[in-house]
Amino acid sequence: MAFTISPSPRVRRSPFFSATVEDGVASFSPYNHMLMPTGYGDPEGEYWRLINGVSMWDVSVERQVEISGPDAANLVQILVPRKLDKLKVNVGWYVPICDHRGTIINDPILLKLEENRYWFSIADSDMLLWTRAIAAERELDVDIFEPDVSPLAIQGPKADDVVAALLGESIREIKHFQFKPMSVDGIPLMVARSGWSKQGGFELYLMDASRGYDLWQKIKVAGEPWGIGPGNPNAVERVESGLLSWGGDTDDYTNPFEVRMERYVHLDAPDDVVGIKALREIHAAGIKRHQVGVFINVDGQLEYIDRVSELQMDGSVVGKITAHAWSRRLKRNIGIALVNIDLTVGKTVEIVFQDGRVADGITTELPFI
Ligand code: THG
Repeated sequence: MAFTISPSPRVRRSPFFSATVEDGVASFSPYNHMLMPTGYGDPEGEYWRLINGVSMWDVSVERQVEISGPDAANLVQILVPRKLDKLKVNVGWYVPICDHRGTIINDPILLKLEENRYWFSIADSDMLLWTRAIAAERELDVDIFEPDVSPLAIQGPKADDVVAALLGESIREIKHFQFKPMSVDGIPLMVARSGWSKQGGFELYLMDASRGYDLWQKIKVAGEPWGIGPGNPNAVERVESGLLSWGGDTDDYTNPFEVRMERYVHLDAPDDVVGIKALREIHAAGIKRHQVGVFINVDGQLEYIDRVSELQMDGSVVGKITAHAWSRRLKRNIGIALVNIDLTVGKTVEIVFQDGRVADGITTELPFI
């Protein structure tokens, strides 16, 4: 396959776009009506750089939905089935957003900027439309818009050293999911300890798109002593770590309990929270599916998945594998699966791949590492 992406104003460019092209970006995936770099041509090197060193990612596709105004705190709680009374200013929380059926429609990080000012740092679905619709139906006094904010992630065990070299030693005091405003050479940033990997690191939320190229270059220079290089949210590492990919691991019927998000759902959240009644009912009735890992016994190294594979037992379908990868650390093929609740760990299953190949596998606990 060789093709190009037709340009269109609908497909928005990241402020880091030209920098990533200069650095040899090899592939993109659409996300939130933008293009997210998904590789620089060296999957092996990019993986080990994240595990052992430090990697920089253009994740500006993680768009922000800003909610401000007198009813902002009220609206944000209505949108999230996790009680937010303990969320402090300058802290972010991982939260599910559910529809009225209790189906998970996004899994953002919610950043509290002020008592009545928030960002939802969203996964790949149209939360601007959703939040505006809910706000209008509830007749709330809020302002909802997409601010000029574009995250860049610096991930890996050397990330602290790089960010300290760039922004000063004080960043070492920032705790997990805390954030604070900082700047480098007049480039305004919100600096958070977060990121879609289990290797640790920061996300720099760039607050002036015109400075994207500059910021990218400054990080490259600061990170040179630690061998920084470009990367992206790493599919292999996230399968090993069991991080959720909304829209990949979830379908149009997935509730948060099915995908190991029960600790982010509070059934005693207020009654006016969207989906809370459905979530209480789902919980009371007991969930029908859950997420498990699968060791896949197949020769060779599996590519990352592009379509789901079916899981069978005794000829009947018992679930699906929603992501799989060759684990470079475990030296095994592994997958994340959504399966019937009675399919527990340690069971032998048959995997029918999308291309018709068949292999056997054994279910196991998540995360793998
Ligand atoms: N960073 C930012 N925005 C984002 C993402 C991100 N928006 C979209 C997407 N990623 C949201 N999804 C996730 C999924 C998991 C985590 C963060 C965002 C995550 N989970 C940890 C876990 O599950 O172990 C920790 C959760 C916790 O400690 O509460 O970090 O990556 N800006």
